Amino acid sequence: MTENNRWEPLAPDVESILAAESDPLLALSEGRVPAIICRQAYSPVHCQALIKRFIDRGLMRDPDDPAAAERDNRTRIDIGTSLANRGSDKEAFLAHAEDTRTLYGTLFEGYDDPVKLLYGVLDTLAGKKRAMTAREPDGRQYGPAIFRIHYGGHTYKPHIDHVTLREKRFNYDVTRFDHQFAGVLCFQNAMHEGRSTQAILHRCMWTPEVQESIATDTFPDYALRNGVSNYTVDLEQGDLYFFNTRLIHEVPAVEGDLPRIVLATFIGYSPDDPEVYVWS
Ligand SMILES: O=C(O)CCC(=O)C(=O)O
Ligand SMILES: [Fe+2]
Repeated sequence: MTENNRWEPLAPDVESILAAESDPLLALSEGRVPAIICRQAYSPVHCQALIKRFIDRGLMRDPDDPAAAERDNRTRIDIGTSLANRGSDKEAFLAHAEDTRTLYGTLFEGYDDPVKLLYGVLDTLAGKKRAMTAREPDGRQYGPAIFRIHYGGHTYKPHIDHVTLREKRFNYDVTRFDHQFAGVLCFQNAMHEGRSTQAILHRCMWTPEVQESIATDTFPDYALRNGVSNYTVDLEQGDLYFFNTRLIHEVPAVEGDLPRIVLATFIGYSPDDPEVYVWS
């Protein structure tokens, strides 16, 4: 394998990442690396304590309570505001985002703020650019981040995330960015018989040509035919990673009773824009 064919993440901490690559977000935008991975960026002990708090406050279903699963069989529960799911009604989306900001204002009391941690790492990786919550020109902000809690069976099939290419939204300021990334903090792995559910990033940027295989659920065939390699992002509780959401990516089905919990964001980036916007 030649040097050119290597496709390895930048890791394992901000210092080594910046030593290896002076502009890691540019590398991500160009698809030169599959991901940027910061190991143990956040305390697993704080993850566990906050998950208990989410359950105690009724923000997520208790995986140990079978009656709860009978009342509510959603395989994904969100704590936060999703532009992809709520963006069709802009006023309602922005009002929901405001509620999330209020909730997050006290949700982490007594522990390190995981949202601040994520923004802080991104801001350092961004060099001279400033990372901030996405906002409209009138100052109204989007949701800062979102906890996605995935229960048994939940699957993300091969897909991309992109406000214009996929969601076809043009009435939000984040559409000004050339590139969209995700920043994802692993809050809890789904573990079952020694296996954990992990994201797979394919070395394939979305194009209209690839879309056919996405729409028909035949991306695995496309990947085989075209020799598309992939990288599995093996995470542990407290690990944080960033990737380009124009890469075809997927998360296989969650197995077992332990939900897969991530703190997730999307990120807008352009090489020539001094701001990096973060939303969910
Ligand atoms: O849960 C993950 O690790 C990634 C999920 C995903 O598809 C995304 O954040 O775009
Ligand atoms: Fe995604």
